Amino acid sequence: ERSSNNFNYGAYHSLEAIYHEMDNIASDFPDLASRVKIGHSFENRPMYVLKFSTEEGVRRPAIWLNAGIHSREWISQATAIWTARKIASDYQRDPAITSILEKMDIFLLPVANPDGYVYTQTQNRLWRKTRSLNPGSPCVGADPNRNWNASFAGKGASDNPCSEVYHGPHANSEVEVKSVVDFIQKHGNFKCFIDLHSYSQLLMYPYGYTAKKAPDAEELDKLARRAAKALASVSGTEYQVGPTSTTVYPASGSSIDWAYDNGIKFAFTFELRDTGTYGFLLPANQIIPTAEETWLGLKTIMEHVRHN
Ligand code: ING
Ligand code: ZN
Repeated sequence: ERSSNNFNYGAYHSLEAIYHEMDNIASDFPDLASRVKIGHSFENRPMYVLKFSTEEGVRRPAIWLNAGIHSREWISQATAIWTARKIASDYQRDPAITSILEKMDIFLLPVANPDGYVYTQTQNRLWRKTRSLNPGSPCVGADPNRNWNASFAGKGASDNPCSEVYHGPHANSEVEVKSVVDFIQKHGNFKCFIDLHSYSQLLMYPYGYTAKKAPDAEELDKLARRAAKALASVSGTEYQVGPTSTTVYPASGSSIDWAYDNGIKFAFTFELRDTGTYGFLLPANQIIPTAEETWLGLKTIMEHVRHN
């Protein structure tokens, strides 16, 4: 294709380059993909999603793929943009993604925290939070995965603006979070929400804010185990599976807990490669292998959602 030639999927890219590639995917597949602005960041950068839809004008059941909510987790944004190209080029070639897209729409947000991403590329590679200003504090930003309206300001979040897990002044205070919440609520027909993070090789489902079992824990656990197995079949990468609170740590105000408590049953977080050898600084030569294996995990989940 015209533009796939000059975007190297095996490298990390600037925000601008990722946004440009989203545009290219939309123009390479005009009957399938479009780039939609869902809002803007604190520093006024646009927030773009790629919408994959085979039928216009109807609000089909939909899947939300979220990436880059934590800016330093670069494998997340890189896997997301690879996945966007994969969805588009495999439609009408791979029966699985084809049948998913015959019934559902997919919305993919590759950079959920654009200000943070630019900051990791220019100032501090290990920045995690947003870049919003905290009145009365010299510290910047809130944790956008503690800012959702799901047991907000509960366990595993901090009320100190200098903390890496600062929850922000109120739920949805971060405009990047609010933009996603508003879009999903206005749409009203999302069935699945998947958030890509790194690192640790985990596949988790609600809850993070409590150690109590989610009502659908058994189904989600079974599905996650199948997804992890499919993922491992590519090159042997092993994932641990379980609810957030007991698999990593208690965490309130997270995206998937908000999704789940708002009727989006299939809510998952992937913690992508690796298990700590490189951590957030995963070498670029692992982008494509990570994206390839993750794709099988994602497809397993999306196919199940289609049937349910
Ligand atoms: N880990 C996640 C975090 O936000 C997580 C773990 C997942 C918490 C899902 C809550 C819900 O802390 C990373 N690496 O960011
Ligand atoms: Zn994260």
